[in-house]
Amino acid sequence: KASRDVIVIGLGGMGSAAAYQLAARGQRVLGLERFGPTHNRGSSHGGSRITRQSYFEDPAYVPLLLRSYELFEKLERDTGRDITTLCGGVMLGRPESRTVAGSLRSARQWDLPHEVLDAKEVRRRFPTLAPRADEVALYEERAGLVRPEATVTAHLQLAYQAGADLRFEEAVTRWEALPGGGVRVHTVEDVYTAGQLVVCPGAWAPELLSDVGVEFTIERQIMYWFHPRGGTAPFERHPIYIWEDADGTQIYGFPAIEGPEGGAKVAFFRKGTVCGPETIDRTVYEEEVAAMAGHMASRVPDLPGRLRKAVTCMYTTTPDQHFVLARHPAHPESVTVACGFSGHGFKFVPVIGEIVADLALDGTTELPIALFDPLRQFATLEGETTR
Ligand code: PYC
Repeated sequence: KASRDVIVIGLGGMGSAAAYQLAARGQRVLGLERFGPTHNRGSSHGGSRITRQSYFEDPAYVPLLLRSYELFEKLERDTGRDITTLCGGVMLGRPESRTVAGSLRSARQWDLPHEVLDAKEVRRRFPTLAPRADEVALYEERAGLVRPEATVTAHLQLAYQAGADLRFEEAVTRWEALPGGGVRVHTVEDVYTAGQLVVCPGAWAPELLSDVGVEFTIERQIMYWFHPRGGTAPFERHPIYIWEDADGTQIYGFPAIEGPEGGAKVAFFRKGTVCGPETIDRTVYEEEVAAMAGHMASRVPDLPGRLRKAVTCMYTTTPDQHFVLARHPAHPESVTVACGFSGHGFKFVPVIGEIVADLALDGTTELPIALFDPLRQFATLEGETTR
């Protein structure tokens, strides 16, 4: 059987971008995905994901974001698909909150356009939002949303057009690096070999990357769409927002991008429950809806009118909530890993594809990825997951 240059495991957000980048660089790519092309059983669904540049998590992400914005624009041009809407973004909380102070730090360090608004000004500019008097916001005009399913479809389309062999409904059971070089991948159907392996496993990281040396936690998260009281109109031309409470709880929300029928999406950023990718409970319970609606009632008072739908998804979280993106420490000659995106990865999808292709083909990348080294000392962020 013909050997491939590169096998990509997982064709969700990251894997589809990697398959495209590798195929576009002339590689014979085999992509393997356990489900169909775009699905709702992983972490790349739900119609919208936040994008932003004044990154509260760490200024080290900013160069990657700047490149990701360029690549999202190119993806739209190359495929004619509607992927990005830069509707602006409001990062709210007390001045010292991670959300506000961290965003400001990145904005200042990278000289990114932004405004700092007091509570009165937030209410004036965005009447749907009701901050407390001691809260402020960083407003970023170039924040907004990206559409995950459209992104994955666009990358799969380009990968296919560039010659990639994409196989769906074919789960990988295990893989091995071969002593003489190259890799072997076992699926439920067959066994394949290649010179290089790229592993983008999403929530299957604990199973497929047990030897990468990182403790992943898979979290069940819920996305809610509410029909606002009084109709969707005020929510249709609306910024995205991330809002941090005094106790560190963060919620995030989107404009009503599907018009009057669709509702506006909102969710807790973290506060997930630990789950497994095969055993996750996809039922959303009344008390969970009530908790979300109750949390919004004082902050975005018109939003929690009537629930339209609620859908689960998964985060694959590392102890410090930073990504894992590197050559595999145990197999540096032949395996590249991209995982542990900790609930904030989707906005990086195109640049992760580019970096993974750099790593797989050149062993290095010009983009700064030291923060994502699997061999780093992991500092733990406490208290964000309910076990
Ligand atoms: O990456 O901005 C983000 C985000 C917000 C909520 C989940 N992810």
